[in-house]
Amino acid sequence: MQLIGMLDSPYVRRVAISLQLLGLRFEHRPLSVFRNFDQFQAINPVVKVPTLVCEDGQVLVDSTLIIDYAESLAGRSLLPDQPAQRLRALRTIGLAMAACEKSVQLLYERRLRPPDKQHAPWLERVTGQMQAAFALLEAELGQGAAPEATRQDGLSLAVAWHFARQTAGDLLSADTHPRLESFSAAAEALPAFAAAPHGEGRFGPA
Ligand SMILES: N[C@@H](CCC(=O)N[C@@H](CS)C(=O)NCC(=O)O)C(=O)O
Repeated sequence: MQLIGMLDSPYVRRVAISLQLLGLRFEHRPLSVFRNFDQFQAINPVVKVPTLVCEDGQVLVDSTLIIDYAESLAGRSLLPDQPAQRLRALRTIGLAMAACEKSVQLLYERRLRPPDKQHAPWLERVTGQMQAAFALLEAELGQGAAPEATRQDGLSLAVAWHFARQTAGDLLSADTHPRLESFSAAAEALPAFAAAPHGEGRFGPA
């Protein structure tokens, strides 16, 4: 199976980390949805990352759906079974995915649009939504036991924070998010994270 997309996408990264934690082998092709548009389009006409090309050639998109399929292949889940714990994990993942979405929207608005075409009210709205999601995640880390970074909730929030700090660090202070900062630092030191570092490189053991 092939995972297509660059590890500068938090969605590609959470899939790469999840596949490793599930013990699944995959080939990584770090194609850019921008620089390699035509090559990407030949694989997936919708040009979205992450794209998973399955063993039989079927193409699957969306990180959550890819992880769902991967878990069915592995015969185990990175989520807890018990309803109360699962609800907490799902809430965390929902916030982490919203934080990723807002961070990506912000990145596209600031990097893809010419400065004179940027819409200040939209930037302000998206910035506030991203900051709200991370404020809730910071508070969540202060309640009860912290999630494990090798479970889906922990890895998703670690990836989300690391991505946003790389791309919108001017809008998110590490000082006001100490729990996220130290959780993320510890997660980045784990082998599954180190083998799939944020950036343009190819997945591989660190
Ligand atoms: N909900 C999707 C979001 C994926 C997503 O937004 N990917 C971005 C890159 S981070 C993308 O494909 N951008 C290119 C585009 O939308 O044209 C997921 O979880 O996979």
